[in-house]
Amino acid sequence: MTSDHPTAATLRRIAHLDMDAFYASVELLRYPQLKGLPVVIGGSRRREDDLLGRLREAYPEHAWSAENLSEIPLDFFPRISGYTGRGVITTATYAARQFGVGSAMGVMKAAKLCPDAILLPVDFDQYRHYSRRFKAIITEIAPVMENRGVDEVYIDFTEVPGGQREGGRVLARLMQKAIFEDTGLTCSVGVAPNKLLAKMASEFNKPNGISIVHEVDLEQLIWPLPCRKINGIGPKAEAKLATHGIHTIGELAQRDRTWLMEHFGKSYGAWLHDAAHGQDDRAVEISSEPVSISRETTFEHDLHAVRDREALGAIFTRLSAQVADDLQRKGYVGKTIGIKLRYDNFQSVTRDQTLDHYIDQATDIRHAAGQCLKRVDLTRRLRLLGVRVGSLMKREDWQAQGLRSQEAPASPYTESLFGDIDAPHG
Ligand code: DCP
Ligand code: MG
Repeated sequence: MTSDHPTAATLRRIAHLDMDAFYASVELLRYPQLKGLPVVIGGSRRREDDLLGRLREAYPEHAWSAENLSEIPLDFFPRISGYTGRGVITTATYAARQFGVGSAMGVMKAAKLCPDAILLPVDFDQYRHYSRRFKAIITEIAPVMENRGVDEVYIDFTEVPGGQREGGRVLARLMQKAIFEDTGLTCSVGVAPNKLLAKMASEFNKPNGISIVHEVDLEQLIWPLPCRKINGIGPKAEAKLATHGIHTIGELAQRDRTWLMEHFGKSYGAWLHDAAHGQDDRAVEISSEPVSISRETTFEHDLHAVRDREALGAIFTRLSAQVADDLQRKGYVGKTIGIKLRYDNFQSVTRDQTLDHYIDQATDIRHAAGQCLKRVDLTRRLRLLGVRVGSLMKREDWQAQGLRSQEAPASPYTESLFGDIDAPHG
């Protein structure tokens, strides 16, 4: 008998849902004539005007608009072999993956592997639009959803009606269907006792698949996998594990917990051990998007900008580092940098400036906040100092947009109110 009502015996069921070939699949909605063909996304950004202009030139007899892109003849689409730039591929359709083409590969290399692949430029606005749409559908069905990026989420199935049926398969199927009906996009879902296993499971039956993992499946389904499949074991840890002859998760699980802690540090070593045994009790956190991230401190006794400049400078640097830490830990970058001061008479002032690029590094925050400081009265004694970063953007979105390349060059040395600590940072 199955029950839709949580009881004491309710099993924790966590889903990881990941869209299939996401950017490419969104492009195929616009160009359905490319379905089944090898298509890669990357190189440059989409410019609709260019596209329509070139279409009108090539086929003047046709009235081209954004509405009839599905009528573009296949011959018109650029092949990857004609591309000469140095860009990288963001993703590829499954048809292109058969040739070994995939995310993060240079376009030139992909061109060697699959010269006939069609190369389409990226259109982040469109991907974000569909990202919001599929997530909205999920939260209508299951309210506890955690955003993990543009195309993936964790969902707590535990107490959702139907979430326990067939280990979560029934609800996963319902979500796939609802998302497909609304967007035309497919996704893959893994349902498991926790996030760690769910994340691995969602890859098992890609694309458009569902995979159900229970605790008892650990040995058979998880242990044969390479360690790298654990989200949190990166290339460095993988290489180090390999030097100890540990290649699979099963091999990792055989190691003693204390041995792992000795060789990989107390907390990472313990985590490695838990992960290899499929243990993970992290909650699915409903992502409430922060507006800004800030740190402030009230001094033990009031400080003066000139007489206590060294102490203030050190505090200022520490606050900037803490904000940078918070940003990085929570996965954000920001471009509005602000300060807050409180004078000895409890009057507060704030100043901020918005940069033309996103940052998350302590030195950059320190530098921008330092410029704000020049715009306040520093002849009074201070009792509080704060640093804030706003206009936040998810780090993944920022990276996806390649905005990193627009980053300003290293901050030039500027005269600092708090002395030498503003010097270029090594
Ligand atoms: N992406 C990117 N650069 C990477 C990896 C991914 O720009 N190095 C982008 C393009 C992807 C999207 O993020 O479409 C989602 O990443 P996934 O790893 O989920 O890859 P896909 O959704 O494309 O394929 P899959 O079906 O394997 O999930
Ligand atoms: Mg995906």
